Amino acid sequence: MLLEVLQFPDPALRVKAEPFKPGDVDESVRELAESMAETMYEEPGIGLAATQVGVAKRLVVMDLDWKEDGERRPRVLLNPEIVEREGEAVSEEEGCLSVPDFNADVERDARVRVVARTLDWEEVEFDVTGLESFCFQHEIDHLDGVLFIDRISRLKRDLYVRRRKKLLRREREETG
Ligand code: GNR
Ligand code: NI
Repeated sequence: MLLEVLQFPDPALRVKAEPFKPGDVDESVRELAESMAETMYEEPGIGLAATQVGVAKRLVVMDLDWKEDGERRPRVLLNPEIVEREGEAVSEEEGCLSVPDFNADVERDARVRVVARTLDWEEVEFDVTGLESFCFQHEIDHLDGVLFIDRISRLKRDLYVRRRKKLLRREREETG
């Protein structure tokens, strides 16, 4: 099932998500993960956090390898957590499905080690750099109610926020 991706400034994007406990993973969680993956491919995006579909649970889906019409192998992760970070890097032209019509360079950790659980509650670990590392940091930020625009200069953020609010105001006026 396709889900609606919430967009800035929806207050649900600011909610800190709750972790899963052992035994929490039931059919509804599996269905949510499947719907989130379907939504991610449809948009398309390389990752999606449950926060973005209005569910305050620590669940993300990711796929950096997918190409249009290619095989879908989504990575589904519960309680992803950065346990080690190293170095500095800038993600170029980072974007977000919840922050429409905007891209910016974001200062990120260069390399992160992430620990998470699968749907079968197996512990998995990733040691990543580059886009994959930026994607992990971006999705884990979502679970904490943080957006990439929180990590850019105030000037750039304010310009975006003003443009976005103007657009929403105009849309509201048009639809009455
Ligand atoms: O599709 C996405 N691209 C992206 C590019 C650079 C750094 C992070 C991302 S994640 C984003 C999809 C999204 O909004 N996930 O929350
Ligand atoms: Ni995002």
